[in-house]
Amino acid sequence: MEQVLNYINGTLLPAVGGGWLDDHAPATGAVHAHIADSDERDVELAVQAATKALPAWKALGTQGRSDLIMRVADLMERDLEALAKAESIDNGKPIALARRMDIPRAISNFRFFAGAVLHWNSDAHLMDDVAINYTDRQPVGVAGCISPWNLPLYLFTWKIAPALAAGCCVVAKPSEITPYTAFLLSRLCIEAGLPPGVLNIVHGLGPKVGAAITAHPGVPAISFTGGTRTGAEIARVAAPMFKKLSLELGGKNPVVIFDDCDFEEMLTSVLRSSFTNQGQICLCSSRILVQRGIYERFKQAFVERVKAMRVGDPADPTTDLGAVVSEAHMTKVLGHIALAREEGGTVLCGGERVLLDGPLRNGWYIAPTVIEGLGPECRTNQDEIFGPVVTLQPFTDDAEALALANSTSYGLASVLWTSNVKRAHRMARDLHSGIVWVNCWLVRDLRTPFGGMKQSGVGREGGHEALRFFTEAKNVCIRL
Ligand code: TXE
Repeated sequence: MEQVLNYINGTLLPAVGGGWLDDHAPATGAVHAHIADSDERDVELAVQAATKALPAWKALGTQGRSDLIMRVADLMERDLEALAKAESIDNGKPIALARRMDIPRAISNFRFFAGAVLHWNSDAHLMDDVAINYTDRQPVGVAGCISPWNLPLYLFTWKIAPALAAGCCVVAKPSEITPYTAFLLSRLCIEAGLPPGVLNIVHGLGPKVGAAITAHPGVPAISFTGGTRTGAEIARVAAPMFKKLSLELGGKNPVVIFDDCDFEEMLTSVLRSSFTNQGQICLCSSRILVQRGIYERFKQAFVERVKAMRVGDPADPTTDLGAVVSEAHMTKVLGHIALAREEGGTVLCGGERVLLDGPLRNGWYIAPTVIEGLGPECRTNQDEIFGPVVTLQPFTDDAEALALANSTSYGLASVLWTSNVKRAHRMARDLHSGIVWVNCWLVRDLRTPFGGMKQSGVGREGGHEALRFFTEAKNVCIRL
């Protein structure tokens, strides 16, 4: 069986403690690899290697670092198909999605930040005849990057690429549920000639490996994407150590549909924003708010289209929804559907596990589910479900739409569908969310600030925001 090894100081290694964890394929439920079950000893080795590598990595300069990061991206592109297959097996997502989105985006993350750092400039503040101030930005040091299972290589690289480009060395931990493509990346880094210790990847459980990275005094910055509860635990440990923190957490995103929208375009997009990756994207819209004038028309058309979606083998390129990521996650999502029924919701379609045949009979599949009849306060419309489950709620006017949209403790991404430009601007301004898409979804420009408000997180990633996070600003004031 394949072994997912740590990548520490340029070498692939088992965990110091010698233990292994199982890596499951959600499509079948079977174990397809064993993962190094690391702990604080492995993290210690990784931090030591990263600290040692730091001076030479900084001294290589922006162009030198950029060239090496580009080389890794080129190798990822060469191996795109193998990476896409691995991601689909490890995560359960449709192969077509991994080919079209996950792996191309992981490659873009490397290329984008390798380019961005070459075009970055610092500020100067001139004080007439008194002095010149300029902002010097040095890498923060060893950066800790902890990523989740929903977009494994995509989000892993979204963190490590800016950190490396900014001149940091990295100790990174992918999710123990989907570690495989990060392991393949470590092999490519060796092939690309990335100097030992510049990137270290430690596999294993969050409370062991993630917690050890968070608590390590030699890691002054932590970039984390994952659940809100884990984010709170990381903040609790890191804040008294005055670490820099970037936390990208959960969401309960609204899509607000006004009756003046382009109906067909909206319908196709809302299907995607509801069920892409089985609804396991922090940007997926899980609360669909529809103006009363088109509520019944939308409901009928939407449910019809959802019923036609194919839940099936992730390896089949025609599959719309693959498996959800784990048995525990499937149980959690099904529990939320049961709760929605208890709360008085009506399940318009889906609502149950899908049992497939043959080798897929033990896989973790859930039918895309649409629920109506629940108000904004119930748990179904408050808790992040993070699966193929959406609710419908009607509204009358802009004020009610806004109140419903802002009625959760999260604030990550909102979508507006309207042809009224003034309304779009007004709503975009007043929505409590870090990202607003108008008449589109998941259109991503990597230069834009990315992140959420309220319980969706702290800080912004993307473009210069990420480069700023991984550097310390120092004002240098020179008397004239
Ligand atoms: O995520 P965790 P889980 C949401 C979603 C999901 C819920 C829980 O609602 O159902 O979170 O998912 C590492 N110190 N999102 O429990 O545990 C862990 O090993 C440091 C939203 O699977 O937060 C993994 O690498 N690290 C989300 C990473 O944290 C720790 C994506 C994320 O896993 C740790 C995923 C600790 N004490 C889930 N404990 C999004 N925002 O996109 C765990 N980890």
